[in-house]
Amino acid sequence: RSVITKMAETIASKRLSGRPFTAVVEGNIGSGKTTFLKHFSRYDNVAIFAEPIDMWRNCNGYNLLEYMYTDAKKWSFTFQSYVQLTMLRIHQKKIVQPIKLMERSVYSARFCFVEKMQRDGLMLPPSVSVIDEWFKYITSMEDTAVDLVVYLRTTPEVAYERILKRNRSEERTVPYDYIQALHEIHENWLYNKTLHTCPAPVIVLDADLDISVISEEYKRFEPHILNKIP
Ligand code: DGT
Repeated sequence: RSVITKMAETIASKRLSGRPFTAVVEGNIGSGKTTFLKHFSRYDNVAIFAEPIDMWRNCNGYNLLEYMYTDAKKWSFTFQSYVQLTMLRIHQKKIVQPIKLMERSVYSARFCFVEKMQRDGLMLPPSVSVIDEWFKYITSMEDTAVDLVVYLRTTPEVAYERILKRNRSEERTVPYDYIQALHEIHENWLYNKTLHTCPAPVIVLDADLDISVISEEYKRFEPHILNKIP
């Protein structure tokens, strides 16, 4: 059976349980997830959730994102614990629209970012196992079920260019090597499918395209998201 048929069945069964069709947008830092979400804000039947980065920058006054970048060994666990909590809250948000579109998910937090910290020895095995115990519990809930993954596929060079251009203060110390490694992790997770598991079928967009032409690419993929609900 085709991926589309399988998707239709999943959607039908999930609709019965009252859950919205849920698509998560994934891709490297700088791949254009925010722009992709903005494109869909014109549709009334889609509820859009940007990443809660402002919460990570201000957890009761603490900028955990900044701490993580300045002393990863000390703060990775703290940061990822909070990322996991804030992402869970978005997965659990009740909406009236039939379609939910999220920037990232609990899955990329674990499979890309914790993965990288673990490989670099920035998060030690006991901390990873605590994250994993929570992760298993969280992902056993119906709330975190996903119907579609939208992979904004870039080359690491383009992603890095965009990061430099936007100049987010916390990211000033991010080296190219980090973006290259995160790229490989995303590729192996969502494209080669050799790392961890995909939470849903994956569609792949060419996100290297320039902003001036990318809306054509978005339009091409709109039906995957919009035509799922009658
Ligand atoms: P975009 O619109 O594709 O350029 O997306 P960004 O770069 O605004 O969003 P994202 O999620 O790729 O990166 C957010 C920042 O948080 C980035 O500096 C990486 C950092 N980060 C570290 N750990 C995590 C994690 O577990 N999840 C996410 N999303 N970001 C993390």
